Amino acid sequence: MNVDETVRAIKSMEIRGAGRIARAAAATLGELAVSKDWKSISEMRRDILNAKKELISSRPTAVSLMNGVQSTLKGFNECGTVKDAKALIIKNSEDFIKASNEAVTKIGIIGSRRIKDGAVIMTHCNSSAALECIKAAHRSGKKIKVYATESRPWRQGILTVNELAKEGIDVTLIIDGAVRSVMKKVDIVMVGADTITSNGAVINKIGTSQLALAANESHVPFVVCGETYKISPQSLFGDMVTIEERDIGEIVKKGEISGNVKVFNPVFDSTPAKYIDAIVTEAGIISPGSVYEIMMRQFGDITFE
Ligand code: RUB
Repeated sequence: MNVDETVRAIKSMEIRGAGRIARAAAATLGELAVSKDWKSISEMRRDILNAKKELISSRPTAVSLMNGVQSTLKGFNECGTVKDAKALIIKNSEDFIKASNEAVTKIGIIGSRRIKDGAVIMTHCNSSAALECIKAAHRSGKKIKVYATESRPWRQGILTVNELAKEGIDVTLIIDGAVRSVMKKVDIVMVGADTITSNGAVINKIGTSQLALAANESHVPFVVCGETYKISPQSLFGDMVTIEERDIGEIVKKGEISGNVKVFNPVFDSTPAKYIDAIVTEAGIISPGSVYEIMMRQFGDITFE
C-alpha cells in the first residue's frame, strides 16, 4: 500500500490494533523506499518526512505507530546517498515487522504462564498480544474460559470471540455494561495496550479502566500484554497522550437525537499504574513501576525530533 492508502485504511479502522498499525506503517515506508527513485537525498528527505507525519497522525493515541515509524527511519538522517537511505529503510522496515511479530509470539508464551488451568479470563476489545497469551494457554492444554466484552462502538469483541472460538476456546460475549457483574466469576483480566507511559499507566480501548476498577474491587489480577515498543518515551518528558475522539456517527444515527444533544466519543482511556498488577512484554513480565527501566534500555539511543 502507498502512504495515502495506508493512512486511509488506518483512519477508517480497516487496519486497526496498535501492533498492526505499527507494522503497516513500517511496511508502507519500506514500500515507498523500494518503489520511488529520488534524484537527490534532499528530495527523498522531504518525501519521507511528509510520509512520516501523515502516518503518525493517522491514529494519534497509539505510540506504537510513532515507534514503528521511528524504528524504520532510525539512522536515515545520517545517510548521505539515496542508495544508502533506501537500503537502510528497507532493512529497518523488515527488521521492525519481524521483531514485532516475534514479540507477540513471545508475549503469548510468557503471558500464558500467568493463566492457571481452569482459569476464567476476561478480555476487552481485540488485542493480538492479549489473545496470543490466551491461545498459548489453550494450546498448552489448559482448560480455560473467556469472557470478551463487545467493545462498543466498533464492536471489536466480535472479532475476539470469533478468533477464540476458531481455536476451540470456550468463549462468551458480554456487553460492556456487564463487566462488573461478570467480574465475580473471573480469575484474571488480560488486555492489550496502545501506549504505556513512563509511570506505568496504560492507554487502551475505552472501557479498559472500568475493567481495571472492577477487577481491583473483586481482587482479580489485572494484566496488560504489550510489546515494549508500546512504551512512550515522550511521556518521560511529561507529554500527555492524546486520546483520539472519533465521529459521533459511530454512536448515534443521523436524526436519532435532537439537535441540541451533544455526543462525545473518546475511543481510548488511561488506566493508572496502581490498578495494574503486571505488564507482559517480550522482555519478560514487569511491574508498572519498571517501565522506566525498560524504556531506557529500549530507547536510550534514539533521538526524538
Ligand atoms: C484496539 C485496542 C487493542 C490495542 C492493542 O483498538 O485497543 O487493545 O490496540 O492491540 P482499535 P494489539 O480497534 O481502536 O485499534 O495487542 O493487537 O497491538
